[in-house]
Amino acid sequence: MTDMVKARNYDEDGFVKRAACICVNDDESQVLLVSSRRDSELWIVPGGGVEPNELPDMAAIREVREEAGVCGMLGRCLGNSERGHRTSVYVLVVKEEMEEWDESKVFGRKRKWFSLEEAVKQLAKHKPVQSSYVSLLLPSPDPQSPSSLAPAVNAIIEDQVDPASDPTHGSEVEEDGGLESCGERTKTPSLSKEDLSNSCPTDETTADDT
Ligand code: O81
Ligand code: MG
Repeated sequence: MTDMVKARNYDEDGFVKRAACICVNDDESQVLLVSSRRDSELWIVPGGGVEPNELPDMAAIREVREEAGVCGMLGRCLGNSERGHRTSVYVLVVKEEMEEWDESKVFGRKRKWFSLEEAVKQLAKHKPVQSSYVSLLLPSPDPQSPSSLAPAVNAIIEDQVDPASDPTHGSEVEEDGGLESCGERTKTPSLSKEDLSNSCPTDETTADDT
């Protein structure tokens, strides 16, 4: 969202409500990050403030279109995590990358694909919470016990939808497996709004701030 319209939507505890998408390729082996506005050599997960009367999933889709110039299939929600705000974190399987987009023109925002492992490493430099939630996508034979992860990630793990029960998990996201956000088409999600809201807050925030 550009500064001049940088409205902030606060929840009942006075925290900024945010939404973000971990933008992945079809098999979730690659993650698309965008350059930080503060330092274009640093990379972040695209996301931003949820606008008044906007649902988090719609805000997540809007923010990645504005910041990363991509659209795709919104899949599972990883839950909420935060550092001073409250962010609903979704996975989005990228289907289209625009040549030019809002924030590439306004702020010179860049985007770059990284391997999952490299994205975790890049984010750890200055966005440890974002690094933690991207690391949830790492295929791990021996998932770290929640207690060994940052509190922010615990919040996510507690909220996380059980992938086995989540039909949109990972690369099984079928063409109609989620909310299509490309072009004007907004296919009705095969997941009902209730399904989506069950995995993420719609207008209530739940996570502790971190
Ligand atoms: O516009 C980050 C911004 C910035 C964040 C936050 C992000 O002015 P804001 O607080 O809304 O800016 O600041 P914190 O301290 O609230 O987390 O981080 P920081 O620490 O670098 O100032 O800037 P960036 O990560 O790019 O350096 O992200 P931005 O790149 O989108 O401006 O804003 P936001 O994403 O929450 O808000 P919008 O809706 O995207
Ligand atoms: Mg932002």
